[in-house]
Amino acid sequence: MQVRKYQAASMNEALKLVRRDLGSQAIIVSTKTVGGMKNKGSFGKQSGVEVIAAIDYDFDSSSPETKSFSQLIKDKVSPIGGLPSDGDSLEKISYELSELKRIVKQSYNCSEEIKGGYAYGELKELKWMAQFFLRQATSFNHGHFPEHLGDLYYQMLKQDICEETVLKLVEELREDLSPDLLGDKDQVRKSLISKIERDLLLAGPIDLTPGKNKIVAFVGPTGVGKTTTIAKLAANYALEKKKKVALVTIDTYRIAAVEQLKIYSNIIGLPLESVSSPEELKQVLAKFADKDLILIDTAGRSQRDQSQIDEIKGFLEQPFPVEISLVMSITCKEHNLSAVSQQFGFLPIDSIIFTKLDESYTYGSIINQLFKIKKPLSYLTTGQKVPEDIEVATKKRIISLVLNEAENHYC
Ligand SMILES: Nc1nc2c(ncn2[C@@H]2O[C@H](COP(=O)(O)OP(=O)(O)OP(=O)(O)O)[C@@H](O)[C@H]2O)c(=O)[nH]1
Ligand SMILES: [Mg+2]
Repeated sequence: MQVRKYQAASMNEALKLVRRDLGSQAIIVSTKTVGGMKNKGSFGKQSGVEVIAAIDYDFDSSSPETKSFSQLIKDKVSPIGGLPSDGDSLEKISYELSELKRIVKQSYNCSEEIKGGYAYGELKELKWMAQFFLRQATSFNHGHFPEHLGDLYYQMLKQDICEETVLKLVEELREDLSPDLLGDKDQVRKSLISKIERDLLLAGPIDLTPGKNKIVAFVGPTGVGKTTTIAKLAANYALEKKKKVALVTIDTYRIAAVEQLKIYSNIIGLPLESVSSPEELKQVLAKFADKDLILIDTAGRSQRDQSQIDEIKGFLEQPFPVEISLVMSITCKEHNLSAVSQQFGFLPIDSIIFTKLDESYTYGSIINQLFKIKKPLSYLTTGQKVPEDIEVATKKRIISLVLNEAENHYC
C-alpha cells in the first residue's frame, strides 16, 4: 500500500491531486482543515485542507497521466514483448487486455482536463492497439502474423481506415507474398500500396473538350465547402487556363449564399445567374451555351432529408448533360460521411471531392468512402484560400496521406 499526504486550497483541488497521482482507486484515509500553508505556489496564509490518501497496490511512481498513455501501455504490455507471438496463449493476451482496460478506466477517471485534451487521442491509440492484439489472438491464428504486416495494419487503423478494409488488405498480402517477401519491410509496403492503388478510382481534373461546353453541379451537405470549391475552380479555369467560365446558383433560399458567389464572380469577372426552378436553369444553361465551363452551386442539403435531395435531382435533370460532383468534408465523422454518400447516392454522382484536409489529422475516410461509393475522386481542398487551396487528387498523394507520411500533413 502507498500512502500520500496532499495539501490544497480546497477539498476539490486536493481530490484532483489525489486522482492525478493515485488514480480513481485511491482511498481517502483522512481529511482535515489546515491553516497558514507556506509551500511554494500554495495559498499563503489562508486555510486549506490536508488529505491523506492511499492506494493498495504496488504503484509505479510515475502517475498514469504524467507518462503518455501509449508509453504506459507499452510498459504494461512488455511482458508479451510488444506484440503477441505464437507461443502466447489466448488467456495471456486476454489477461493483458483486461489489464489495459483497467488502466484506461483508472486513467480516464483521473480528471476532467484529461478527458478533454490529449488523452482522447491516446485512448484512441490504445483502442487500436487493443483491437490489434485481439485480432492477433483471434482471427490471425493460422500461424504468426508477420511483423511488417502488423505495423501496416496498425498504421492504417490509426489513419481511420475501416477495419474491414484493413483486414482485407493485410489478409490478401499474407496470401500473396511468400514468407521471404513478408519479411521484407519495403516489399510489404510496396505491395500494400499497389493494392490500395488498384482499388482507388480517380477522375482527374474537369476535362474540357474544345467546342463543347461542360456543366458541373456541386452537391453535398451544408458547409462542406461547395461554394468555396467552385470559386477556386472558376478562378483556375478562367484566370489560369483562360477558359470561358460561367456560374449559376440554385441556392436561392439564402440571400447570403447568392451574395457569396456574387463576390467571387465579381472578383474573377465571371457572369453569374441565380435560378429558382428547373425550367429557369434550362434557360440559363442554354444562354451559357457558348461557355467552356458552367459551374452550378447548390444549397447545402441535409443527408437526413430525402425530399431536399430529390429537389436537387429535379433541378439537375436537364436536356444537357450535367456532371454531378459530391462534395464531402473530411472533418465529418465516418458515420455521417457514410450517410451522406448513401443519401446523395440517389443522385447520379460522377465524382467526389474531399474538402478541408487541412483540418484533419487522419485521412482514412477518403479510402473508406471511395471504396464504398465506387465513384472517382477528382479534387482535394486544403484550406480556405481562393484559388490556391485545391489540388487534383492523385494516387500518390492519397497513399502518402493514408500511410501517414509526416510531410503530407497540411497543418
Ligand atoms: N479549412 C478549410 N476550410 C474550408 C475549405 N473549403 C471551404 N472552407 C470553409 O468552409 C466554410 C464553408 O464553406 P462554403 O463554401 O460556404 O460551404 P458550402 O458547402 O457552400 O456551404 P452551404 O452553401 O452553406 O451549404 C467557409 O468558411 C470556407 O472558407 C478547406 O478546404 N479548408
Ligand atoms: Mg454554398
